[in-house]
This record gives sequence, C-alpha cells and structure tokens, in this order.
Amino acid sequence: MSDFPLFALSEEHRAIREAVRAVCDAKVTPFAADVDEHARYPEEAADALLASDFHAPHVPEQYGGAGADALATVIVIEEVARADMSASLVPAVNKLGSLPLMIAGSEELKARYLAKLAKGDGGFSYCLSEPDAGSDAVAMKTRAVKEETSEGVFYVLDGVKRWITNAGVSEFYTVMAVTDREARSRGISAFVVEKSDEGVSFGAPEKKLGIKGSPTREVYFDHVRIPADRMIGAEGTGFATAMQTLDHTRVTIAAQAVGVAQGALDYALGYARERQQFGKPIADFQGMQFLLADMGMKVEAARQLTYAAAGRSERGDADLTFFGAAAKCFASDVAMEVTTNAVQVLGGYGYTHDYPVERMMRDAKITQIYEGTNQVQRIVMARQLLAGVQSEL
Ligand code: COS
Repeated sequence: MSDFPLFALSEEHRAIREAVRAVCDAKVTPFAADVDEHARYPEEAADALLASDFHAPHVPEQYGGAGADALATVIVIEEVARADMSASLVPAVNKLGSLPLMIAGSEELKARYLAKLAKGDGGFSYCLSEPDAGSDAVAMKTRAVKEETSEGVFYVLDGVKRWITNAGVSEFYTVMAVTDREARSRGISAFVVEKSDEGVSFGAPEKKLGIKGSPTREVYFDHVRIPADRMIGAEGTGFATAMQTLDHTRVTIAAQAVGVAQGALDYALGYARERQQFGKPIADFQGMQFLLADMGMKVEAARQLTYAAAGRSERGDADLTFFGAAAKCFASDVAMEVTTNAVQVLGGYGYTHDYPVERMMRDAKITQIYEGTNQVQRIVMARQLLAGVQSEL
C-alpha cells in the first residue's frame, strides 16, 4: 500500500482552517448575536476577513488574490459559517458574483474587476432571480437592448432583480438579462454592472427569518447604459454561464451548511456536558448520546460529500453538476436537522436569544432554499443520473 494520505486534508488546508478559525474566534463569533439582533451588516467580520485576505479567497494570484483552491475556499466559508452564517456570505457571495467572470469573461474584464475585488475595493453580487423568475430562471424579464452610437456600442438594461445578497453593499453586480427573447435560454447574456452606474438603485432590505446580517434587497435597473465590453462572454451565453457558476458555488452553500451544523453541534456538546439533571450531566443519558451521535455522523457525511464536490469543482470534472447539487441538498438538509436538534438538546434555553442555537437554526433554513431550492437540486441530480453521467470515482 502507498502512504498516500487518502481522504486526509493537506497540511496547507489544515493551516488555512486554523488561520480562519483564529480570525473567527477574535472577530466573528463575539459579534454574531449582536449582528443578528440588530439585523446589521457584520462590519467587524467583513473588516477582519479583508485584513486576513479571506474575503474573496478564490481570486487567483495573478489578479492579486489569495489564489485559494476550491477546497480551501470551502474551508474558509465553512469556518466562518460555524461562527456566523451572515458573515460567511462575504466570501461566498464574492465568489458567486465574480465566478461568471472567471468562467467566461475577457482577460481585460477579469483584470479590471477581479483585481478590485481582491484588493477590497468592492464586493461582487449575483443577479439572476426576479419576482416572477425564481426556480424558472429562464423566465426572467430584465432586458438588455443593444445600442450602436457614434460613441460606441452599449447595452441598455431595464428590469428588477430580487433576493440579491449583499445588494447595496457590493460595488459590482453580475447581471443576467434577456438580449433575445425568442431564443429563450440562449437569448440571455451576462453583464458587469457597477453600483455607481446611472439608473441603478436598491429596494429596502428584506426582513428575513435568518442571515439577518446579510442585506437582501431588490436591485432596479432603470435605463442603465453600459459599454458593450462589460458583457461577460459572447451574447446569448449568459444562462449557461449562470448555471455553470451555480455548479461550483452550490458547493460553497454546502460548506455554509456544514459550518453552521458544526457550530450548533459544538455548542450542544458543550451544553450536554455541563447541564445537570437528575444529579448528572445530561450527556450521561443514552437518549442524549444517541441524538448527539446522529448529529455528528450526519455532519461528517455532509462534510465528506462537500469536500468531494470541492475536488470536482477544482478539477472541473464532468460530474460536478451532480456533486454540486448533491452536496448542497444533502448538507443543507443535515444543517436543518442538526441545528433543530441542537435547540432540542438545550431545551427551553435553546429556544431563547440568550443561546446561539436558535439563530443557527434560523440561519440554516436558507441553505435549503437559495442557489436553487432542494427540489431544484433533485431535478438537477435526476437529470444527470438519467443522462448517464457517471461519478469520476
Ligand atoms: N452547465 C452548463 N449549461 C447548463 C447547465 C449547467 N449546469 N444547466 C443547464 N444548462 C444549459 C442547458 O444545456 C440548456 O442549454 P441549451 O438550451 O443550449 O441546450 C440551457 O442551459 C437551459 O437548460 P434547461 O433546459 O435545463 O433549463 P430549464 O429551464 O429546464 O431549467 C433548472 C433548469 C430548473 C435546473 C434551472 O433553471 C435552475 O437551476 N433553476 C434554479 C435557479 C437557481 O438556482 N436560482 C437561485 C439563484 S442564486 S440565489
């Protein structure tokens, strides 16, 4: 047998986990309850993540980024989510918003915007969903009309995007818009829009169940005229780019789910050791032990699937579409179950704001919904299976 460390993290990946955990212990965990309570942007976490280069770790070194591979990025997001899901949306959404550029953008566009993202000159949000186009993303109405003038070629964007994470905070937006209505999914194109572009505005922050520290708003495009060189890839390729992006970033949602589940499990374990009933710690009761064992087992299974998906994301394997959907779906279902059971372990205390597990339970719920509901993930997985796409292993 070789001494190849099968299914073990490299020293480098372990070191990244330790480094992020230190940042989180100092600057994320202490503020998580306050961020949730006041539904405020996690400034302390965002500043600390930027200072330690964990705000957009996926940006390649050639653009001034940390050059983290897909697994390292997953570890960063997992660790931040373990402390505070809202804060984990900083690295997660920066990847979601900028990945279309990395996949299909021109070298000039990448150099211009990825460098700004890496430097901290502005975050990147992703604008796909609309009021009437959620799971059915192709049904979007936002349009981009080509305009050829003596000053050059432009696209004029009109429409509304909804559920846009970090809208208003981000400086840059990848926007999918219809350039040819008749061509359906092949008539959608992707653009980089800046917050400062004339005609861009934002709705009021949504009042949400969880991830309260991460602003979610509508984004309005009222005759936003942008130069044609801000189109990402060729006209009509925007939908395929948007879907390819989600194949990769569903892995990062799985990472958030693993992180928040681990955070809840850690807290429940500590509580079960301390809390005395019937003259002994509740951890001594077998009923409690079985509950904790199931939680640990499921978190670990979700983590392994997520890391396996991250490997596929890094290599661009043909089975990434299946693995991205499977990891997101499985890990988010686990996160919901584990965070709910953590509340159960704490009993009445768990149901109050004095303990973090009810926040984790509320935060976990979104992982079953965004970047495609878990029903959509099952559609995606079934299509891959029926098309005969085989696992790379
Ligand atoms: N990679 C590359 N291309 C893809 C792709 C992928 N993973 N998935 C789909 N496409 C392409 C298809 O190949 C097809 O192209 P052609 O028409 O050129 O053949 C096109 O995109 C349309 O695909 P499809 O016919 O599968 O589209 P549907 O309308 O059936 O929608 C689902 C498919 C439901 C899976 C898709 O709309 C989806 O993922 N919806 C959820 C959206 C979402 O996650 N929203 C959250 C936003 S971020 S918070």
